Amino acid sequence: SLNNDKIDELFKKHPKLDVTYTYGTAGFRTKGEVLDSVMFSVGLLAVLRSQKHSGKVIGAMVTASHNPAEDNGVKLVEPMGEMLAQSWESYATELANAGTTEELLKALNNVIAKESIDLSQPAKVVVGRDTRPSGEGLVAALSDGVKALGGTITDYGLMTTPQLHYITRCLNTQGAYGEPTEEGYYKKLAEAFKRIVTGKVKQSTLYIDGANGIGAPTLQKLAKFIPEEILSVKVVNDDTATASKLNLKSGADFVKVGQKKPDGFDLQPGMRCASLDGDADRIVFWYLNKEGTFKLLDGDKIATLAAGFIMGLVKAAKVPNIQVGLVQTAYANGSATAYVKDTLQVPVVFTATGVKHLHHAAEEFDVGVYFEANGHGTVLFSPGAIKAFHSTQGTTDEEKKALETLRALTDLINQTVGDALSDMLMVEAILVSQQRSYADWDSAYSDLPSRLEKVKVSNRLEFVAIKADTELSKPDGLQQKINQQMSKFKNGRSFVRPSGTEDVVRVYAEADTQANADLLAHIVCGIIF
Ligand code: NG1
Ligand code: ZN
Repeated sequence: SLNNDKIDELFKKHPKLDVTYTYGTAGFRTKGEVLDSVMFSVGLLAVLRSQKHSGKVIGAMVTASHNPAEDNGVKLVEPMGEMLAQSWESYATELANAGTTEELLKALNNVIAKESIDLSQPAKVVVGRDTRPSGEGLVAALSDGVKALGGTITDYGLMTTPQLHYITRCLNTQGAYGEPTEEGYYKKLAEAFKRIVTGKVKQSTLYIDGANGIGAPTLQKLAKFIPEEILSVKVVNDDTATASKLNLKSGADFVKVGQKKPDGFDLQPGMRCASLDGDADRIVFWYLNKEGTFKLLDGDKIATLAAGFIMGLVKAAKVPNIQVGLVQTAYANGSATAYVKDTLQVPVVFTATGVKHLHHAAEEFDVGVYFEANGHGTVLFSPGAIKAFHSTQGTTDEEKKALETLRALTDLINQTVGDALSDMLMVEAILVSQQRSYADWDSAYSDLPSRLEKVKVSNRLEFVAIKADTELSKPDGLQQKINQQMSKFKNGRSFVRPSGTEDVVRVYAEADTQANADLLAHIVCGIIF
């Protein structure tokens, strides 16, 4: 049974503040200074989750991703590296909102009873954090939570979110996925990349905006495992010592939302650039075209590039019965969706926003490509597909080469979660293989002009999104008003949903011209405010 005295003693070190917390799309996320008690409660829950999985290792990542330096957050990771099962999110919320030891014990006993937890099982937790100043103290609080329930915790210190997911999966699969170390991660990615590009013509330097976050030093370490003759990378915005610079006028979100270059770049035509976010699970690519216009290659462009390349390989390798599919959200550009359906002729499925939804939908395909427009995504290979790539021999040289590339891709692409560094190498491997420039890649289709805005409302929970976030069922009558406005614009599309990570409502609009997309977004913001 629970050691009530120990729980009480440690909980008193992490008193709950007068704040209501919610485990949302991206776990808990808010100002770092109000998260101490939350971290303690997450430590408790991680132990129960590990016991539920008969002692398998559970991951905990302390990060607030692309949000400002003073924010922080935490997400739990399942043994195979996925996000916490949705059915446990409400337990996380209940534990985090317990104000007294009595309430906390009640919430704990509720989980134990409902999930029939065997408290005699061992419990193991691993934790990592990004570069935020509040991270170290928050890991200590989480650690106290783990200890309060008698679990063991290993602190991996600073790392990217996808590295923590990778390590969690490695620890639970006895080496089948890779070595459970930072070095093991670099080696796995570097080896797979080399298998695809060796002997092919190298491209020009990649300039990577590290958002002054953990992705910058991590990429510098990864680059040491890849010879300069096959890849040259230069990391810009790598000042992790100045906390306030994290994601400031830099990073994937800044570039995607603002559709402009980050600070720190003297951007010239011909330069190939990309931006990571603060925990390196997102990436977007960008460049100046011949006319000197800033051009963004976002998650939709990455997904279409990957899907097209993999379909070509599957065909060339003559592996039968491999269904490639794509998963998008409402934020996918209308042109991207049309290109996928009409030109690539790949089936596309839509899910609600949030990677966990996309991830599960992608698992339904043999090869499931999923990316949010903001650059968060990956490609999942089903166990059957991986087996087929290994058991098929191939007769011609072309078939053998295609098979070897497919096998290497299954190692190169992070199978647990979207990973900016893995995605960067995947894109580079494809561009090298196809000898394509950014402009060639970009020419597949032209994005419809779009605008993403956020609006502060008094209570964002009054907004209820349905149909994969494309419509609102509440407040009453609002959707009709949005529809009326949309219909006035050529190629007009707009939708509204409450954010899961910030206290705002997001408004997205698309139309034939940038001025019209801006205007439609502006009008819809006016309707909901
Ligand atoms: P919210 O704040 O719920 O819109 C944002 C992103 C999501 C997802 C999460 C998790 C947009 C419009 N929204 O969620 O796609 O990536 O963060 O980080 O990009
Ligand atoms: Zn992130």
